[in-house]
Amino acid sequence: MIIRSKDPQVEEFEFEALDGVITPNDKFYIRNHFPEPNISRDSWVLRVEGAIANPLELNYEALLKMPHATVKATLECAGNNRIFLNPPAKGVQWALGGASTAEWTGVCLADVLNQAGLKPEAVDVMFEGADCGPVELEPKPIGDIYYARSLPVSKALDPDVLLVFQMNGEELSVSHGFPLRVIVPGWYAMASVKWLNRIIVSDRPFNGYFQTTDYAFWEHRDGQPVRVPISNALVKAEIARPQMNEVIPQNTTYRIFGAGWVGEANLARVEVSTDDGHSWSEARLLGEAIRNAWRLWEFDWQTPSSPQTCKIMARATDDKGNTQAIKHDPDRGDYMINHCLPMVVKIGN
Ligand SMILES: Nc1nc2c(c(=O)[nH]1)N[C@H]1C(S)=C(S)[C@@H](COP(=O)(O)O)O[C@H]1N2
Ligand SMILES: [Mo]
Repeated sequence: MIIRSKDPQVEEFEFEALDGVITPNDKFYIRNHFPEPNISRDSWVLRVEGAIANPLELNYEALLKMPHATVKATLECAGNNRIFLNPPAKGVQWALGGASTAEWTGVCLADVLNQAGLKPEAVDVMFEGADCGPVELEPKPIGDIYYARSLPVSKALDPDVLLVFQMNGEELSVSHGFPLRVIVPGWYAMASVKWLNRIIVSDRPFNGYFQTTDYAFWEHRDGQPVRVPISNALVKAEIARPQMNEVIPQNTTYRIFGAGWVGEANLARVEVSTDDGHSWSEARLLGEAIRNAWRLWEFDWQTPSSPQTCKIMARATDDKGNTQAIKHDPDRGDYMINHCLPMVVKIGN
């Protein structure tokens, strides 16, 4: 793991080591905002409150007894690839590994919400973690706040949205949200609230710190910039090999290899350029397509016959026609970074 911060704990997956769809639990990236809460399974309860007919208090055993569901999903931090921004941005300096993929097991959030009985006025479902602390970005509230994020009811009822207690077949670890976390496939991972304590159903959108000041961006509507919470993950391909500044023999076949993904759509293709974006060739998508999980790809590159520097890029396109741009969109601030990342390599002996 690449340590990006010790307090709070932030660790990056070594993306260069990618060798399968599933990221092993001990290599899966970690992004905490506050110190990790240490929760005792026996005294913990999940409270469901607000615009519902039956307020619930579910303990760990009660959740385990509900029907289980399993999904494979990629989590990507909305700040992944920030180290590539120019001029440099503040915040966690993620390179390629602010993203990982696991198989998640838990109960459908929709089952819990149906048990609670949504009232007709319910439009938003807020998730509160057990972790708290002071926040940094202005404007900021006074004192400590709990990590919290919400989903519109339509997304909350998506059968793929789970309350998860297992990751890759093992009990969820403390770092990944023990005893229970939300997994929101297709959305950037700030929505997948860890150490879940409370669910509050509301008759209006939640405008908390982590979806207005932080983890939000400017969208232009009717010529007006409007602050919008970050949601679905934009289409992206990343190159695991070659690595930055790798030396590659001339006149050989080199396997360029990586992963591509997109939230709430399907990956249509990945293309590779080895000449700084002048020409593009289609890469081979490997294995089967799994909705909301990354897909591995490869491209056999016939390397040049003379020593030189080459700029390699990958570019993914989804089935809605969205493709990666060459430059970062400044309206997105330091988030949702999905422009093509140049990998510079040296051709020589
Ligand atoms: N309670 C809580 N949930 C949280 C966070 C947090 O700090 N506290 N960080 C969020 C962010 S920004 C990300 S990218 C993911 C990271 O999940 P992971 O640490 O399991 O990789 O958790 C999300 N859920
Ligand atoms: Mo994140």
